[in-house]
Order: sequence, then C-alpha cells, then structure tokens
Amino acid sequence: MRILVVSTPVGALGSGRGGGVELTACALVAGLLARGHRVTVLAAEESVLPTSCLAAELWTCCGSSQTSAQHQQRSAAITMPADGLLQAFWRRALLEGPGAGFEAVINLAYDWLPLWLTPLAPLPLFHLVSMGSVSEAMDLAIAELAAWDHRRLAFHTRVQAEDFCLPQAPVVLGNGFDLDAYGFCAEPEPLLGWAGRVAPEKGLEDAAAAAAQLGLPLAVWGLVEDQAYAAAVEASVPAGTLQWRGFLPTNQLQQQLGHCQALLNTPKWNEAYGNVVVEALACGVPVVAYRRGGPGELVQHGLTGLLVEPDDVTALAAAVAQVGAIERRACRAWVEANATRAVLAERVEAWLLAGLT
Ligand code: HBI
Repeated sequence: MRILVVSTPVGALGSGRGGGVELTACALVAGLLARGHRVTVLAAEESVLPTSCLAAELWTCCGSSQTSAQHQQRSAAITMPADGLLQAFWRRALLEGPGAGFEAVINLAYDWLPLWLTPLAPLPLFHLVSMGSVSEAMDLAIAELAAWDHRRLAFHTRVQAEDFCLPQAPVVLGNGFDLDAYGFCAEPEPLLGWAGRVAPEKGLEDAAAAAAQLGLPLAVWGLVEDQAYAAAVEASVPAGTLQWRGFLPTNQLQQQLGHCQALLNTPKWNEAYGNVVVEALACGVPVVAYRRGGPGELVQHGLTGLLVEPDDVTALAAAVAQVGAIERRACRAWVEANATRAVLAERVEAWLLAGLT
C-alpha cells in the first residue's frame, strides 16, 4: 500500500522532544517498508530519519509546536498556535494526500484536530493513540471517533486503552524495536538505570530514593524537559547518587544501558507503553517497575523483571535487591518474540486492512 505517516507536532523527529512517539514512528515506518509498502513521512522541518527509514519519502512542514498535551490542565480547552505545525500537517495531508495516492494515513499525534477531521477527510485516517488519558478534550474526541468507527483507532497496550470510552475491544499493537540496534550484555556493573523524559509524570524521584536506599548509583538517560523538577530530584538524594547521562541516540543509549543490574521504571501516570522497558530488556537488563500502565503489562513478573505496588519506594528497593535471580537472556528472548519491528508491522498492516474493508 501507499501509506502516509504523520508525526507528532511537538518536535522534529530525532530531537528527542517527541519522546516515545519518535521511536514508534521509526519502528513503524521501517517495519512497513520491510513489508514492501511505500511510505511517506510528514514531520516537522529539521526532522531526521534513521538509515532504516531512508527509503521513505520525507515531507516536512514548519510552524509553531503544539503544547504537550500531558502538561496542560485536564479541563483545558483545545488550543492551537495561530501558525501551528499541527494545522500545517493536516492541510498538507488532506490537500496533497489524495493526489499522491495514499490508501491510508496513520496519525501518530496525540491531538484533537486529526481525530475530529477523520469522518470528513477525503482519505482514510487511522490513529495510533500514544498516551493514556490526559485531557477531557482528547477523551471526548477519542470516544466520538470510536463511536463513529472504532477500527480507525489503535493503542499500544490494553491498560492504556482502558482509559477511554470504547464501544468494542480495542486494536492493541504493542510496539516494535530493531533488535540489531541493541547489544546483549551478560555481566552488569553495580549500577542501576532509569530512562525517559525527565518530567513529573515519569516519577524519577522514586527511582532516585530507591537507589539511595540501596547505596547504588542511578544512571539517568533522557531529555530534561523540566529543569526545576530535575534539580529537586537531584537535591532529594545524596550527591553522586544520580549520574545524568542526557538524551542519547539509541546506539549510545543501549551501549550504556546494558551495563545496568536493573532498569527502574516508576511512572506516575498511565504510561501507554514504556519503550525504555523494552529497550532495557533487549540489552538483557531486567526491569523493576510499578504495576501500573504499560510497563505493568509488559514486564513478565519473575521472568523479565519484577512488578511492585505503585509508589512504594521501599518495595521498589527490595525488588531491586532480588533482581539477580532474573535470567538476563530471558529478557532479550521476550523482546525477540513480542516486540520486534516485524511484529509491529504485521499488526499495523492487519489494522489498516481491517479498517479499509
Ligand atoms: N502532546 N499535543 C501533543 N501532541 C503529541 O503528539 C504529543 C504530546 N505529548 C507527548 C507526545 N506526543 C509523545 O511524547 C508521547 O505521545 C509519547
């Protein structure tokens, strides 16, 4: 098929500002290309596609970024900057899309406009919802679209989809990773890891507290989105507990991540999936996570990591002390079976075909 994939309007692909949706975009595009589909990516200017996606055509738009949906009040009205990137994306997709012969459009933005346009668009729009519930406006737009045609929506996990009012069982796609990009590490160092956007909904403070309790250093990878929050976490533990490693491209991240005894995953919100959980598993690193959101569904307790009662830092630390019992090879094996690009692309293709009948 000829497929248009529309990226997030919160930042350029490769900038790290798009968070997990950047990884999803590249996995989905590379997976569809590998299955012989022709793919065009519509993203913010300055976006960079990884080598695995270079066979895709890149369309770019300029305009002001959309405000991150999860950092607004739940009751906030729908807002778009007057010169918004979101509007530019969808004007181009709907004006040029039909002439370009796209049989389907996959939207990766967590925004109101593309959802609202779907019933009146000249092209079939499909939406991979990338977060749990963060606003009333999006909850309503998702519920209304699901009532119109639930086949146009897909989610990363069942627990994420449960946040929304859906008339039928949702399409659940998981996510996909390029295993060649992740090296397996059999022998860890006395080091714990945490990865993700450094922002309140990600709960870094709990992982820091657990590492301090255990007297182990905690390497922190990710874009510091909220400086004040990061400073507060740094101040909450003894100096030297946290090693701020910054936002690294995958090849550098996986090289460092593999040395961890465990990845701590401490979401405060209903994390839709938890890319970093699977990235750690791909390196052979067991995951100790709160039994919450996508990580609570992805981590196989006792096999690929340990799940603890959400927000219980003492239980988190106690579980980390037990993680040596987890077979590191079993962590990578789980990813090979459940979260490769090929698995994701098969599921995406089936989703589109089902929605087009
Ligand atoms: N906020 N408005 C808006 N649009 C997005 O596409 C978006 C977002 N916040 C976060 C985000 N996307 C991604 O980081 C997550 O979906 C992974």
